[in-house]
Amino acid sequence: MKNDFVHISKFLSLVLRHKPETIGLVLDKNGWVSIQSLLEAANAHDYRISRELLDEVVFRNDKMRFTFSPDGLKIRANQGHSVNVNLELEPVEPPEILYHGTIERFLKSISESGLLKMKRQHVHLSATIETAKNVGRRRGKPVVLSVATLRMHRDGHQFFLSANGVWLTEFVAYKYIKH
Ligand code: HQG
Repeated sequence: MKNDFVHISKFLSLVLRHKPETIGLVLDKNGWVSIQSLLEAANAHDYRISRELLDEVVFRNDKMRFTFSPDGLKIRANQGHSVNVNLELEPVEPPEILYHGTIERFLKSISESGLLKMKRQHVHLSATIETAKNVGRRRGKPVVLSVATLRMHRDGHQFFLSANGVWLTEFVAYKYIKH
């Protein structure tokens, strides 16, 4: 049985962002799933998660990746989905500059095609250089790109801010990127 925090957080990311079907779950169109069915499905698949443990993982999560619904009955991931869900985020004006953490090896392709959302629903941008460094570091030596987000916004591109502070947009053309 796997029941430590990091394991459970990774498991929740998998089922609430990418592959709910691995434990027989179905997310609704806004990405929510009932807490009861999540716990039942998890426990049937080798993850011993009590309601108390789930609360701890959600409230003490380093990036606040998950949220309970206002009625306390459902849970969803705040961002990072590859499955098609509508998070019902309102477009907002971004700051002048946001940052994207990546690695050297991707730069040539980024310079040719811009920042693509790849498998996820959005391109992810960070509010600080430090956060972007940490995002890049997941893959190797981090490289931080600055994105002229206010200029993009003025040119008609939409931005969304997830419940846990990650900036999201559809695509970033290379002309807005400074390395
Ligand atoms: C790269 C984590 C080649 C892009 C983080 C990135 C984040 C290109 C990778 C969240 C490219 C996609 C998302 C192009 C983009 N050519 N490579 N044209 N355009 N890329 O994981 O931003 O811990 O889907 O630079 O904190 O790394 O999971 O996106 O390296 O917020 O909660 O393609 O995941 O959050 O990788 O990370 P990802 P990301 P969690």
